[in-house]
Amino acid sequence: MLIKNNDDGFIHPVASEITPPAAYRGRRDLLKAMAAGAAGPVLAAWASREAFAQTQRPGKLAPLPGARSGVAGAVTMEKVTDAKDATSYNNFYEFGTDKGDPAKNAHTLKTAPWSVEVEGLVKKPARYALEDLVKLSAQEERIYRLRCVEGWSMVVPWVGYSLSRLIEKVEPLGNAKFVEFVTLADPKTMPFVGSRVLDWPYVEGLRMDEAMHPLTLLSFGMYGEVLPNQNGAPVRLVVPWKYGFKSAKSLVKIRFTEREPKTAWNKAAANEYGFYSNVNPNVDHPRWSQATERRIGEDGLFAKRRKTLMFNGYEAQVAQLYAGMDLKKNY
Ligand SMILES: Nc1nc2c(c(=O)[nH]1)N[C@H]1C(S)=C(S)[C@@H](COP(=O)(O)O)O[C@H]1N2
Ligand SMILES: [Mo]
Repeated sequence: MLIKNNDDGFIHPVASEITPPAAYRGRRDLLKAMAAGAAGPVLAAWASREAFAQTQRPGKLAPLPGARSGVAGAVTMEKVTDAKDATSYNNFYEFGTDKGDPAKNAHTLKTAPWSVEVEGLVKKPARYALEDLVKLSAQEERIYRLRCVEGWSMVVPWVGYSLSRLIEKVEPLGNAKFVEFVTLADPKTMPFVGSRVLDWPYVEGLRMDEAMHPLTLLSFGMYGEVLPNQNGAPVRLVVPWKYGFKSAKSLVKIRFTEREPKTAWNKAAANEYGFYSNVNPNVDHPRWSQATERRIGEDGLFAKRRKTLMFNGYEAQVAQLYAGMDLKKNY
């Protein structure tokens, strides 16, 4: 896809590059929905067609368009990774450890019915059916870089809303200092949950101020559609300034705690994966450098590695969260 950088800071596809069949399909969906008397949400989607067309939705899954986000840093001018690369080169160890395994195996994941339990130190604990969680706040499209600790990165138009919307709703108590994210561990549908690579379920965590940061996204979709299973359907986290493993997939529980949660990767190898795991080119992983990265989809013979940016390029937005902290110690 050709991308033209306009001086408004957002990216726009060159008009001639917008796939005509997708536009056609959008119109046909609208007409069908009007006939069925369900035009309201579709019209809202139609109104945000600019954001929708930004990335050309693959047309494989149910549409989930989002309005262009107003959150600072939520859009990058970099070229968006092709959907086929972002959905076929994955880490989702519940479905296998090879990058191609999740796309091959995750079709067994049953994403409906689905609910997310919010519990722990909150005034209003609740079990949210996915349908209610999706509607809790307006869906936004945010084009975030995600960088894996293994040295690859991608640029994806995620759809969702700031996790802070949900947190405000459930009213954390004064002693809630951290948020723990627990993901599905179902041996019947996830073939590798029996393996010993990790202690299942996959658990992640954030400090309360990190969880409340507007960039922290509760994501339900990508490329204008609901999340493919291999990318963490039906709901995941995207924390763009941290290494990819912090962005837990297929969430089933969000728990507010006083103590720092024990995360799956920290339990597996504490000297390699700390709680913070902020993207930092100056702090190497014990077994490899973190100074550069490779963009997936650009792995041709002559594709250059890119310099990794402090906080994955979100330094202006998040550096103040770590003022005075030794980031070598708190890796
Ligand atoms: N439940 C669960 N979430 C997970 C993982 C996992 O194995 N299980 N892998 C993490 C890692 S290491 C990365 S890099 C990202 C990858 O997200 P993507 O496949 O959408 O690119 O998901 C993260 N979330
Ligand atoms: Mo990762």
